[in-house]
Amino acid sequence: MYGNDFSEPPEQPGARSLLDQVADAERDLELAAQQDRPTGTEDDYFMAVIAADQKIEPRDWMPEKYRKNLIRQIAQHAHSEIIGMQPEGNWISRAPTLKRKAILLAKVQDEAGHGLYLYAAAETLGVDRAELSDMLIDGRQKYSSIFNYPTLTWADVGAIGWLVDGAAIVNQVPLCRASYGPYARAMIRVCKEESFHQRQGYEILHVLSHGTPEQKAMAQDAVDRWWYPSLAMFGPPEGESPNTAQSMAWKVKRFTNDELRQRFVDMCVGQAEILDLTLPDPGLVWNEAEGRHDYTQPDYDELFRVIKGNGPCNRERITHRKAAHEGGQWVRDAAEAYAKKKAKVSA
Ligand code: BYC
Repeated sequence: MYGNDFSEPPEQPGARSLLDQVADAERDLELAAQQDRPTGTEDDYFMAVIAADQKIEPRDWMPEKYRKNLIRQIAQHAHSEIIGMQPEGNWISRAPTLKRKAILLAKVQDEAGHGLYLYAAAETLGVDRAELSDMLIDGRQKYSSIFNYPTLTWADVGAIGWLVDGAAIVNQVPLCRASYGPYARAMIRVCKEESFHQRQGYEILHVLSHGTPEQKAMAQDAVDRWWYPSLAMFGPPEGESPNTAQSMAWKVKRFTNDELRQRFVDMCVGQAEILDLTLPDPGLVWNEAEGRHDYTQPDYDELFRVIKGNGPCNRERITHRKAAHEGGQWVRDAAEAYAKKKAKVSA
């Protein structure tokens, strides 16, 4: 078994692999598009579309708060993809073989593509991408806490693939059913690619954990450092997650942060056994009565510190992003000049 070939915990009847769930969401999305649309006044129509599990599309009327909530979440998601290129990019020039280097390059490029799908989805809500980039750089919008941790060894590239991309898929598979059409469609594509990313990380760790004692120790050290930050990626726990209730009522989010975190823990246990690596939590035990694992929660004070800008690499990430943005100004200028010239010629 490999990476996300694992389905939901086997004790759940009818468990489907994560990729099967993406395929189910894609099929349901196509079926919903063939159904008659509800009728009614603006508010009735909006709620009826959501109740019928159809999709709200860019030209549909939507409450202002729904629009704002989506811009907030999709922009944060897009920024995470773009900032997420940095920790892995750190290893492109030091990948151990040419093959590893080519795979990593492709993966990091994929993340840029995910950012583009997501910025494009956000733009359908009437916000300008340039404005979103400014908001990332000046700290008005967030990006995932996870990318503020350093990648110290090659094994960290494996741990990011297995744990960070693994957490990302568990979070994003339900978003394939988000009520906003452009976001749901972007997520279907992202999840398919992300599943490959998770496999490559899992494979890196598998090779290391079955290599020399030094390689195995390096893999274990990476898992020890990335486990709790990966659990924290799912966001604050129930009671400290102000956006969840409304987001679930609008069917943007389908599960709470805690439900998805639990799903991730249950999925990783079997995978860690095959890797022959230990998850760094002495409190991690199977709870027969509940049909799930008990586990130690991540340090949420640390999560909030990192979100507020005080993680190990926050400043470095934003400084780098700002420099890349400024350095790319000539490309944007050239693209704009070319588009203008082309428009003149065809007019
Ligand atoms: N980091 O009410 P809550 C990837 C914020 S990219 C930072 O629970 P919500 C990859 C939250 O925004 C993966 N901030 O919020 C890329 C909110 O603040 P505001 C990125 C966090 O939205 C490259 C406040 O805390 N995935 O995988 O209901 C290479 C309260 O939280 C975090 C996504 O973005 C955090 N971890 O739930 C490799 C998925 N957690 O906005 C891999 C899409 C919470 O009210 N997003 N906050 O000021 C989501 O699913 C949801 O937005 C979240 C949070 C589950 C993250």
